[in-house]
Amino acid sequence: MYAKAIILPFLAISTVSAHFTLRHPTPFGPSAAKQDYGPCGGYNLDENTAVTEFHVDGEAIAYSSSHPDVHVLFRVVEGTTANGDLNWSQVFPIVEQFGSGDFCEPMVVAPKDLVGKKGIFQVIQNAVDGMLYACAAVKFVSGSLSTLPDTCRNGTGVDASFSSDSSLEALMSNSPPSASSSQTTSAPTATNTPSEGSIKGLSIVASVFWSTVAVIFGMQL
Ligand SMILES: [Cu+2]
Repeated sequence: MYAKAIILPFLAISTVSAHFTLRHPTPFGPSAAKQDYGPCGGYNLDENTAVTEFHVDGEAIAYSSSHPDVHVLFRVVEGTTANGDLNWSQVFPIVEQFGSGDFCEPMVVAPKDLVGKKGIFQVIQNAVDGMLYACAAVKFVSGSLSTLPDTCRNGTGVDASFSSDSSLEALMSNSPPSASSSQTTSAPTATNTPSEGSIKGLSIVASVFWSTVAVIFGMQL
């Protein structure tokens, strides 16, 4: 007990400057120092911001997280600003990630009517130290990603399941429910999932199954 009480403050300090790092799509900027500043972790889009193609029928999203338990919202919006009351589209159910390290979801889909438009991809994590934000400038293109980026990998001991989070869901309450966070939402389709990434998709499905079983038996995960 005493050892735990002593160690925890040090852990809290060590993670302050490294909440999570968006790897793909390419983020506005590399630093997590202001990651608790919405909507984009202290960064704004400008003429030097890297733009990543976002395939609406299947795109990879990858980040590295220093936190062992976070809830994560992934969403996109048309345009070049993430400020204001915007028409965000959630592109994947809210995920609870267990274990710190690399996380990749290889098959995220976005609304097809965005093809040809500029937009912003935003990740919001609800972490032990609050809401954390990162954005990427994207151009929506048709089709699905043919080759996964090197950054698309899942760390040893990193697992995830579909989850719910009232704070993150509240952020979507003004937007159309294009992709609800319901557990009935199907996992990324396996038909054209790049093979390297399919394990994560399956593990998410498996986790949903087990969490459903747990609910049925009244257990707490
Ligand atoms: Cu943090």
